[in-house]
Formats: sequence, structure tokens, C-alpha cells
Amino acid sequence: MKITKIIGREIYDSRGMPTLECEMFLEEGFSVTSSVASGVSKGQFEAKELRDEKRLGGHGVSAAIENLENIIAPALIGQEPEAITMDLHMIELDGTTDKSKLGANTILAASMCIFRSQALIAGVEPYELAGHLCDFNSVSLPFPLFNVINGGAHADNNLIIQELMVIPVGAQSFRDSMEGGFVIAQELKHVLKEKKKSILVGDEGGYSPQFTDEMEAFDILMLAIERAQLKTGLKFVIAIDVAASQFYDETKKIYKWGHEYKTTQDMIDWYEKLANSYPLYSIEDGLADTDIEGWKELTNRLAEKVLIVGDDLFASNQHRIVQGIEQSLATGVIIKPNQVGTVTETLQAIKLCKAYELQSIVSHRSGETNDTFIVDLVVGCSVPYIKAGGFSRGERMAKYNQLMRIEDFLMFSLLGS
Ligand code: 2PG
Ligand code: MG
Repeated sequence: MKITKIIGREIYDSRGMPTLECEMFLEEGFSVTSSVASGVSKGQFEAKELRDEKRLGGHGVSAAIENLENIIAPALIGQEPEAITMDLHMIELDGTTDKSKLGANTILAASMCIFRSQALIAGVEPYELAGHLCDFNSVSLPFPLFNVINGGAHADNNLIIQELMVIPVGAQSFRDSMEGGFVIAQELKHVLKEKKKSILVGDEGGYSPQFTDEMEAFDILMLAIERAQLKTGLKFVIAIDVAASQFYDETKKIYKWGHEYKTTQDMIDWYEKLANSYPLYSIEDGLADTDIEGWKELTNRLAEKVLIVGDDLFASNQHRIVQGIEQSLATGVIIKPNQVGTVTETLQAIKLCKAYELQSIVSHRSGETNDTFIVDLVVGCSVPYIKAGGFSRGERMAKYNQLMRIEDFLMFSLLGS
């Protein structure tokens, strides 16, 4: 079944910003659609999305649509969809190392449609195709990292840390994890109300009130965790995304921490204190993406106790992940398709992490759509963790709900009913 037509469409994401949707038509009247997420705390090593120069305040995607319809479409139309060869072909058409010519958003929108078309034609679920392309022969459901408190660039409050997340431990199924997520979100809401704090949510669906300082946020979260543990019998551990590249001064090699300044050493000492005081499971982007010596020390000092995760540091880029492996920079890697711009490269990054026993966490972006592609990556490649936002907002719940549908489907197939 061949590709007959490809069109681009400007839609609006969860923050009301323009983004790209791609529709791919196949013979016999079939079609598939994809849409691309976008970050606000973007790393400098990510593939570049293409935005219009002036339209819609410089956020429009009409140039990306032109590239999709006039450059990518003619190269794909008339052929059977085939993810790997077509992704490589688009990389060649672009010709840059960061996809800045055609745009990582343009290429990824097409790439996800090619992938979905290939699965459709083969009569398999997209997650099965993901596993097949990576040579994995089992599927699994992940642990969710529920982002319950939003700060940094994702909220209008004074919290420096971008994300405080909780992971339910001991759940027997993904559905059980979701019940844990429900209870923790409700309990946190009650605690915040008792403390007379706002329960408005930020970009990723976590609460975003003002706090006296970071410690108050941790202490309030602990109160909710204690109550949720009593109610559910589950254990909850904390994951944080500091997004430290956002407040690092590269020339002075210093972190601007509110009204203070912290050295790399101060940051690491603080994380050690946190790890000794709270059930801290992981620290993402605890240091900036260029503070390489700092990452070495952070991992050296804390990796026994806490998962040390690189996001901006790796930008889902295989070359950067290899450097991280060689220099022992981290023990975990965030995987985001739009950081690299093709499904194939995303799958390769996951495979690399598996081969070198780095924990991978597939992640959404702060600007999301209802596209649930990341769910297929997680399940098909048995990625242990997914980070898809708080326990609210439709675009975040779309991912979690799809995971429950897949779990039901897998259970039914297993039980033969
Ligand atoms: C991150 C992401 C997602 P953004 O830093 O991990 O939470 O944020 O999409 O804004 O880069
Ligand atoms: Mg991050």
C-alpha cells in the first residue's frame, strides 16, 4: 500500500502555541495523522524546530508546512512506507546535523506518520513495530513519573526546580499506579488548601503555588505522600527535574539560585542533603548541559543512592549519550522524539541505553498535543519509565489513559478472552 498524499496543518498545542500536524494518505482510502510536541526549557543540543520568522509572533509553522508538502512529500509519495529507510532519506534531504534546514518538527511529523502507516499495513500495533525495529521481543508497562508540582519555566511561581514528581512503587499494574496517582494528586490538593495555597496547575498539570522556598515544597509533598501511602498501601518516591541549564551562567560557571549564586559544588552538596532527607529516587538535569566536570562528580558521589538523569545533557542524541557512557556522566537518560527529530534515531537512542544499562525515561514536552506516540515507544521497547505530566490536563491524561487501554488489551490477549 503506497503513500498517495501528505499534507501539513497548523494546529495549536496545550499552551495555545502553534504546532505542526501531518496527515498521510495511503492507497485504499487509509490515512494516519501525527502532531508534534514542543518544549519551553529546550536544550541547546536539541535538533531545531522550524518556526516562521514573523507570523504569529515567530511561532507559526507555515514554513514547516511548505517543507513538508514541497520537499518531503515528493520524496515519499508513490512508495511503500518504510520507517528506517525513509527516515534516513529525510535526514539526507535536510543535510544539517541539527535538522535546521527542513526543521526537526517537520521531519518528525512525517516520520511518525510513516511509522504508523507501516504498522497499519503490517497489521500490527505501533508499539509492536517499535519493539520489532529495535529487536526487542517483549513488551511492558512503565512506572509513571507524575509531575505533581510545577515550577521553573513551566509555572508562574517562585519555585526554581522545574518539576517535582512522584513515582508509585509496589503497584501490581499500570492501572494500580494510576490509582496511586489519583490519590497523591487529591491528597496534595487537600494539603495545599489546608496551607491556604493555590491549587491552580502549571503547564504540565502539576500544582503551581508560591512557596517560601524549595524545602517548603518538599515538606508539603511529603505530607501528601504520607497520607497517600496510608490510603493506598503503596510507597511513593520523589523524582525531580531541576532543568539547571536554565539558570546556569556558562561564562562565570555559576548557578543563579533565586537571589543567590551557587557553585557546582554547592549544587551537589544540596542534592546530597536532599537525598539524605527525602525518599529521592532521581535527579534530572541537576546540573547544566555544559558543566561536564560537575556531572562526573555528581554521578560519582550520588549514583549509588539516586538515579542521575541527563535530559538537556544528552538531548536524546546518540553521540552525546556515547560520550556520557565513556565519561560516566549519568545513570539515566531522558528520551524525547523531538530532540532528535526522527523515530529511527529515537529508537536507536533507546537501544543504546539498554545496551549500556542506562535507565531510560521517555518524556513528553511541556507544549503537548493529544498525540500518544510516546506511549508506543515506552511499551514496545519496554522502557522502564514514562514522564507524561501531572494527574490533570487532557493532553497529559491522553498518554496515561492510552497506557491503560494497552494494558487491558495485553491482559485480554494473554488470558485469551
Ligand atoms: C523537560 C521537559 C518536559 P520542556 O525539561 O524535561 O518536562 O520540559 O518540554 O519544557 O523542555
Ligand atoms: Mg528535563
